[in-house]
Amino acid sequence: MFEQISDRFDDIFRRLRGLGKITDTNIEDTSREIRRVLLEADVSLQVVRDFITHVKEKAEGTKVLKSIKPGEQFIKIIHDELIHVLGDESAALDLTKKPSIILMAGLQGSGKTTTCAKLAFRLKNEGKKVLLTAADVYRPAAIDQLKSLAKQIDVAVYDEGLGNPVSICANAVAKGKSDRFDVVILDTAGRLHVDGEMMNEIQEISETVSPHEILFVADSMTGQDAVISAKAFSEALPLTGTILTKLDGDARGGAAVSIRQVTGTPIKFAGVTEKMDGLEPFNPKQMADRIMGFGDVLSLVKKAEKLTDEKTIAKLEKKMRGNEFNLEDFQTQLKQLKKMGSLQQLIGMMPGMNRKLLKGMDMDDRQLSWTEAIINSMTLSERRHPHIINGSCRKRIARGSGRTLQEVNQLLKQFAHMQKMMKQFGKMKSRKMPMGQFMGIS
Ligand SMILES: Nc1nc2c(ncn2[C@@H]2O[C@H](COP(=O)(O)OP(=O)(O)O)[C@@H](O)[C@H]2O)c(=O)[nH]1
Ligand SMILES: [Mg+2]
Repeated sequence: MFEQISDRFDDIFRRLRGLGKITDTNIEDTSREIRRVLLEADVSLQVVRDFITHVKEKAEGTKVLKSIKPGEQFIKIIHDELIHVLGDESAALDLTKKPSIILMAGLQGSGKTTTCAKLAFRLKNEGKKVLLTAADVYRPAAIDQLKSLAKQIDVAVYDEGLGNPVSICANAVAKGKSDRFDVVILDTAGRLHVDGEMMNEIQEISETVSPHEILFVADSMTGQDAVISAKAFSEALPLTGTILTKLDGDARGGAAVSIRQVTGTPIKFAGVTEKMDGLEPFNPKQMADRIMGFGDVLSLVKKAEKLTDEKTIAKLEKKMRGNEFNLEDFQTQLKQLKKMGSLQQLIGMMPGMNRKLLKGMDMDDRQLSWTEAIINSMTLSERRHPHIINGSCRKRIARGSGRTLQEVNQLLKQFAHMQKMMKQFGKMKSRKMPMGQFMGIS
């Protein structure tokens, strides 16, 4: 996600970090670069202009700062502005009415039907009784698609086949009331481009059922197109928010950065996979971190916490602080890592990890397996006291694990480096260490 834009930000930040003092020239140069990066990522021109103006204004103030590192301060200004553009705080759905009516709007293929089902699944898991409504009557396949997704997640569907979408929605809402549903979600038709007839129809639906939430579904991979249609939809309908889909694709970031400003309403959710559990509440800070390549500690820690026994973490932490961490512990950690998913993906979430460097490293999951194989071929005392592993031990381990001597040496070297890093972490007493930060793969 956002590889291109975060690589570019990375370059800008590296230069800024080196600065001992911020001058007018620095501000001008950096502003110009940011402008170029944002435009290349397909951010709308107006948003780019405002962004640069705000960043420049605030950066002026850093010229006089002497105590703090001015480069870091400048980076913080850019970061804060990006969070601001993305909406500052997370925004929840208004689900106070019974039933709460949610209308989905957006172009064809943007992900409306999938998102309706994903949202239904989320709300169902929160204990709500949800009714999905098939109001895309122009393609019979659309109704089947919604029904089949609803079946997967075991949620009720209201449909009348190919009827009139306005009355289908009104009837679904009536059923929602009489059968005491908590939420009624209306899946509507889209067109390939903004089109008057489609807008009239969805306006009519909106006026007839007065939804509590009108969500614009935007395909984040379409960049400027998503921004243009966002504007059209926000002018035609009283939108209450946006859902950005397909953030797992190679989105350049433009839609994500522009849409909040263009629609004037918050981004409420993000679609991150095609699957039914692939819808996450949108978090501006987390998104800014991803775009700027700061890594996503929050997701990483959450992922680690989900799969790691708290006691194991506490035990490992204690060992690391006491500098007693050995290869046996490393083995435990590798097993946890493997459970968490692809190594590349995990490393990408770690802060301070330079993507370009990573590409060269080619850390893949196979490497994880052979690392484990090597450790498995060691004796218990070798694992606990790696320093006793001499030349002949290394040869034996290589033979036993079916790896080369060179690989065994490489692992031991990597481990020694990791121990050194942990020693440094151990000195930072009060700081709580999240699981991911000491994987030692730096
Ligand atoms: N990878 C990915 N695919 C998505 C996401 N949301 C929707 N899709 C896919 O996008 C395509 C169009 O989605 P659909 O819900 O039919 O769009 P609609 O025409 O607006 O109803 C389908 O193939 C979906 O599986 C997402 O968040 N990530
Ligand atoms: Mg659809």
